[in-house]
Amino acid sequence: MDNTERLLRSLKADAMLTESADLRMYLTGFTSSFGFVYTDAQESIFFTDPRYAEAAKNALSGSYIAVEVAKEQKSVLDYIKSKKIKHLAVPLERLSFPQAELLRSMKFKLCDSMPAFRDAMAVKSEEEISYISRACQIAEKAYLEFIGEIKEGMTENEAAGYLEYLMRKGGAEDRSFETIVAFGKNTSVPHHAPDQTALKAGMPVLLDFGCTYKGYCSDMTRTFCFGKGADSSFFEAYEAVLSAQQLATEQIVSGISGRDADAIARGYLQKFNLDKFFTHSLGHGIGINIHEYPNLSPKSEAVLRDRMTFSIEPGVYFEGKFGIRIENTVMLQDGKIFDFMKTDKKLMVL
Ligand SMILES: [Mn+2]
Repeated sequence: MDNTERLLRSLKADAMLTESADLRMYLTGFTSSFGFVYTDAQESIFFTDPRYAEAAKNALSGSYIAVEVAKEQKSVLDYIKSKKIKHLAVPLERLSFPQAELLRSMKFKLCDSMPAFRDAMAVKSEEEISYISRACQIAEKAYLEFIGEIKEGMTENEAAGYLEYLMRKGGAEDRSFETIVAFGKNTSVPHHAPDQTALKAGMPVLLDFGCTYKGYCSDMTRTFCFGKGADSSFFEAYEAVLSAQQLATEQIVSGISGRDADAIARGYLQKFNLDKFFTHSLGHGIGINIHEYPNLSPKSEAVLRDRMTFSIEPGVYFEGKFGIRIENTVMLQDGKIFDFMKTDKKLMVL
């Protein structure tokens, strides 16, 4: 059964209409900037514009999904109108007010497809896992090449561009989010935007980056020292974050909640009075989107299951001083964590 049929069957609706790029990609396996996927009990149609029609027809030939050309939303809605549908499933949180109003004015009873998408997309197929695994390998290889090339005087922005270049050179389609490169004190800002800060000896370096392969993301963070200069508080904090990351990797098992997963790392850091400096959640689901279900956070009631892929990324941040984060992309397999990433996590002094 293909994804459109599976999704529709899990919904109490006569038909399903999907526009958002990531959900459309999940349904069709085809990346595009415009399109609608319509599914009812008899058929699935991918409506796209003439720019994508040929590529879409090739990509979806032999699949359950037919391809039709539609230059605008109106022709898609006219088609659906002709189908005598009552209950139409749409991802409600992705609809603008005017879109929702328009559909209601057409007398459809709307129901929400988003929870079904969220649950289906969280558990990955073998194919999706192979793409995420490849995206992880490309990111790791780029990182290893990068640390061989890093030089005094290089700016954060230059470093970010170079790391992204190495990922593309290694086979990535794109970066999976805006690459974070932070030098020195900038490492204390968890999502620092790379600027013109130049690298000097003695600075800590934090790199948070990832790439996409066949539309699927990887996510990785490493913190290291560029030359000697860090004091004992840095080394102690690093050891604590590393142990928290390793402990979470060992102890997260299928069936626990995102909250309990988060508590493994947070509880460990608490022993060193470092939990108050761990200012974000332990991790997030990774797939077509860089941040998706499930969340590993103090409030998350998501239940972690086999074939879910997510990050494990504890970090501590000391304002005006330094920050440390260590992150791998992992999945649950046969009840335990399988780590996609093999790159050493021990503190490096380059
Ligand atoms: Mn992350």
